[in-house]
This record gives sequence, structure tokens and C-alpha cells, in this order.
Amino acid sequence: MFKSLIWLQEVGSTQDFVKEKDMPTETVVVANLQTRGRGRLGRSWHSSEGGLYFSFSLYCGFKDEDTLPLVMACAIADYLESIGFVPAIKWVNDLYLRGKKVCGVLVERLKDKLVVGIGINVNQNTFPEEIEATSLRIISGKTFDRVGMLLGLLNHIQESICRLSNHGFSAFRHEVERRLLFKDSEVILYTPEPVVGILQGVGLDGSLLLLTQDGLRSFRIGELSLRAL
Ligand code: BT5
Repeated sequence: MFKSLIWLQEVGSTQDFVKEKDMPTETVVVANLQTRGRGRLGRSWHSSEGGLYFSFSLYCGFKDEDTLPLVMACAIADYLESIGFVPAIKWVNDLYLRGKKVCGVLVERLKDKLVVGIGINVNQNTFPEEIEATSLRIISGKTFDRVGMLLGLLNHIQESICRLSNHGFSAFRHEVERRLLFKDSEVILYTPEPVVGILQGVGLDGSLLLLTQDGLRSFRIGELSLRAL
């Protein structure tokens, strides 16, 4: 699936690079540093040296493609587990380690393609105070080879995209639920209206299942947080 790699020292955003240059689907664009790293909904992604920031595109039209953010989070979680971490998936696109965010996934549409961007905190020692972030190095005390890590991640990503297009999201549901942050806890989902419920799991379409006062409800969008006592 991936045939070439462009590794940049610095770029505004690998996501914008792939979109503006309409890069072919077999190319992965990586950067050591982003000066305008982006999250969802116009939020910024802190992209200092030491992290792994990359983007690639793929053609739309495959089975259950709306679940790609969750499937990508699951693929990265598989890789992180294979090297000894125990990540949790925060619906719908984040990975957490010991209660702090270590990875974010961004999926955007560009004409007949989906552009996937992934940011992982790898070797950073610190983050700005206002971000509740951690890195693989902060958790483990080790320094990681980001080239080897990227190749390992791309294998998991490629395998997951094939599995999704062949079997759909049902092939991932169990693995997502097993790792779901806040599962069985009382949460608030901002849709943007706040909805309170017990997080039950995810549906066959990747939606979030909450047991609310009105019964079991499913949600396609929203920002999740733990309900403060
Ligand atoms: C995301 O957005 O989590 C998606 C992040 C995708 C970043 C990749 S890097 C390669 C590619 N190029 C780009 O420009 N973007 C993609 P969201 O769910 O909206 O989360 C954003 C929020 O995460 C921010 O508002 C901060 O609170 C927090 N945050 C920012 N930088 C962080 C970091 N390095 N680690 C952990 N949390 C961070």
C-alpha cells in the first residue's frame, strides 16, 4: 500500500502538505517538526521535535470508511501494545497512556480521497502546561527509533485498512471496546449539548453507546469527558 516516504525536517503541517500537493496515495509524508500542526475543528496540535507526525491519503468508497479514525486509533494501539504499552482509546480518535493523551488521529476528506494524519508523542520530555499530554519516553524512560517505529506502525495501519475494507468495522469492535477509555463509567458527551450517561461501548457503525436517562442512545459525534463527581 505504501511505496514511498517523504521525510521533512520541518513543515507547516504534513496534513496540509498532502492536501495541497495532492500527493499520490502510496506516499507517506513525515516531519520532525510541524509549525502549524492541526487537530480537529481548528484546534492546534503541538508538534515539537521528538514526536512522530505523518499523513497519507487513500481513496474513498470502502466499507465502513466513516469508522477510519477509530480503526486508525486501534491500529496504533495494536502497535503500542506490541512494544509493551497499554494504551486506551478515547472515542473517537485519541490514544491515552496513564490518563494523558499520547496520540491523535485526524481524518479529512479531499475530493475522492480521505487524508489521514497521525501525531504520536514519542521522545519529548515536556509539553506546554495547558496540554494534558504524555510521551512514550515520559512513560517508559526509553528513547525510541522513530524510523523503525514508523515502519512498524505503517504495517499495522495497512493491515487494518485491508481488514476494514474486507470485513467492515465489526472486525474491530471487540478490540476497540476492550481498550475504551471510561468504559462503564459515567461520562458527559458534548454534542455540543451535554448528554450524561454510562459508557457502554461502541455500535457496529463505530458510534458511541451511552446508557442515559432515556435508555440506550448512540452518538456519531461529540466530545467525551469523565463526569466530575
Ligand atoms: C487530534 O485532534 O487529536 C488530531 C491530531 C492530529 C495531528 C496530526 S500530526 C500529523 C498531521 N498533521 C497535522 O497537522 N495534523 C495531523 P483533536 O482531537 O482535535 O485534539 C486536539 C487537542 O489535543 C488540542 O486542543 C490539545 O488539547 C491536545 N493536544 C495538542 N497537541 C497535543 C500533543 N502533542 N499531545 C497531546 N495532546 C495534544
